[in-house]
Amino acid sequence: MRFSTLIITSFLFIPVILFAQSAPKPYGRLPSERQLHWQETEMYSIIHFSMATFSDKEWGYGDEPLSSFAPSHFDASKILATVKAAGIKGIVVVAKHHDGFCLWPTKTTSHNISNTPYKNGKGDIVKEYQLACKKLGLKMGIYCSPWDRNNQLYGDRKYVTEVYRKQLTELYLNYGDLFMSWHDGANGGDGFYGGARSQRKIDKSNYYGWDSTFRITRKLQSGAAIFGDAGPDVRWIGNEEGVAGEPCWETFTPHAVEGDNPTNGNVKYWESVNGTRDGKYWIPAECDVPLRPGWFYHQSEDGQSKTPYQLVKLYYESVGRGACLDLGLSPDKSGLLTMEDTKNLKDFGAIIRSTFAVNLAKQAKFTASDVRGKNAGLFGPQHLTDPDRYSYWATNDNVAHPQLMIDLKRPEVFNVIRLRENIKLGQRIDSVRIDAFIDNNWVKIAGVTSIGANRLIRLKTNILAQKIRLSVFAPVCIALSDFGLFKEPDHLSPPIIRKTKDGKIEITTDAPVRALRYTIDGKSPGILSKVYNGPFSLVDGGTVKALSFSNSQKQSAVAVTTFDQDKNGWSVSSSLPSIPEALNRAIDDNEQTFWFDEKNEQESDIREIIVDMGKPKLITAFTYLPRQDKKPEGIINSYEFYTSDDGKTWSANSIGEFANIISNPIKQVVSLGKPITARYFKLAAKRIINNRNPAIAEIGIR
Ligand code: FUL
Repeated sequence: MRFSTLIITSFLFIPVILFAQSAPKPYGRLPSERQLHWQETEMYSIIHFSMATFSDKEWGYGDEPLSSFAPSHFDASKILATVKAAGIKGIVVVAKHHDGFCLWPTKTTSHNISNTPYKNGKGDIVKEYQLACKKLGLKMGIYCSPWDRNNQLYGDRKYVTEVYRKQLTELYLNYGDLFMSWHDGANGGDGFYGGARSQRKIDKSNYYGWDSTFRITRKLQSGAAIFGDAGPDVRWIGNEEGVAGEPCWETFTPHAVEGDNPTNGNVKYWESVNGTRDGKYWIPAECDVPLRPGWFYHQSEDGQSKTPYQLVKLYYESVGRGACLDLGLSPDKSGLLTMEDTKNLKDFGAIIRSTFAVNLAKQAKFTASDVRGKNAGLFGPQHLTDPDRYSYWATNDNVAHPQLMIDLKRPEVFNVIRLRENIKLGQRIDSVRIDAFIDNNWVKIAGVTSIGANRLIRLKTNILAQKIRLSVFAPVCIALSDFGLFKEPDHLSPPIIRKTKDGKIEITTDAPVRALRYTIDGKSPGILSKVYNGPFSLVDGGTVKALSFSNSQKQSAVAVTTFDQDKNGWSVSSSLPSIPEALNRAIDDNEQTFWFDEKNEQESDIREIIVDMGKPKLITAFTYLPRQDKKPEGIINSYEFYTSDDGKTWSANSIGEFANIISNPIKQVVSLGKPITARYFKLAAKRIINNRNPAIAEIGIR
């Protein structure tokens, strides 16, 4: 009896064990091979160097003379050597931009490089990039604008079949294997159009016939990931700032703006920044952003190239959120990157290389709360630190909230945590929480939602700990492929002090540091000043001074920022008819919104804004921030400032002008000379640009 029970029981267990030892069932949508290849690229650079470089425009009109394309020193190898030094693994060549000029000797239009002075018409810049990529081991992709402001056929069906698709075909057939085909969603507008100089609109959903166009890509370049607003392989993140959302899911359900067929140029792109948890398709995001303010080179933007630490921040906000970073580069008229761009790129590469050189968790002892089928060889946590992106730690089917203890064997200092899922099995994890054992307590050091292909958590301060605890939350069993702890080199730039959306004071740095200390009493901060632990209130305003300390107690320069008094409980009215919500924008503590009543223009001389602060306050100065959207209309350039106890009887405290406010629309701070206590204040606009209604982003007092 006993014997037979044993046999039956073991028999019942066999399939369970076998099942548990097989890989977890894939979850949701999965990436294709070409998407995996693209994802592993992590960073690439779209290069804008074309006719618009010479016409100094962002979008050429299409009538630029071919003779103007004459770079003296174009050198693809030199440009790409810098790209490589930055740690960037591929490029996307803008072979044709909206102005229609083709950088290769195409048969589809005479508006191409063979009719320019470059190499006496024998040049082919796309080929030069291809050869340099080969030499340096970089991947290459292409961008060929569908909108063509030069071509007379644009708007006609023939343009798509006889010009655009043929251009793509030439590029697909003659320049080797591409890792990407980048498709802009531009949908027409005004242009030269062979001399017509007209306005041409096209039907967003149907004109380009994207499905048929992409079939050509698939046929001729099956390994190329297709980028478009809605994918199909890679989606646009929805901004040109290079920043993915928190969270940022690899899956996405695109919705159309017009009709119900979401396509390139017709997608609610703002939904892309976060993607869709359990979305309909696997379409990870690309974050594109130019190194300089514009996509093309403009001399006027010299000095504005992003600094190495601005690039580092963007890296964490894109690659670190499971997306790829597409950093736009723009060689100048000579055909080379400027010295400033080159230096910033190289220094950026050096910071990233040094940060990720050593995984401090490599030798750690991992203890997992669960290992799939108890099969540590196949599914144990040791796979988390091997170099294989797809080997992984997995749990049993019923374990969706496992924990992992990490013992580093000795205390280590780190400030970056890396997590990756084996995305071949889908995006399984919802969120993670990480605790460190500090001073005999488990302290939460990070918590994030969405992991996917890559998640980098850049901590605000350095952590010194030996034991770390990772808690994972998923709807199904997990397949985590990477856990890393890294130390970004100390970098002591002065702190950044600003107000959060809920009115608190926040102090951050552009790189993790050991500690931030600050004062609010006007004294210089030092080693004994208060340690910054999180946002705090500063109801009466005042000056915050802060500095950061490195591990070896080195100090940064001191940052100083002065804040206006809190605006809680304030109400606002005006002598002009105005919608209350619109008027409120002048005191909402949001510098980007502003009150400007375009419709209610008044001839009247009295253009006042009155604030009731709810109770009497001591006023030493008043502040005026003009609109921050770079437009001048409504900016006040001469004023009168009044205060009152009852809102009826007013005394004038200051009369004057805001000098140079148009060229430099920064916050104006006007000291009253002698402090005044009052409940009401009023700003009367005496002179306004273009004699319009006043435009006020913020008014405040100190
Ligand atoms: C945009 C274009 O309009 C810009 O000029 C630039 O090429 C950027 C990468 O894509 O849609």
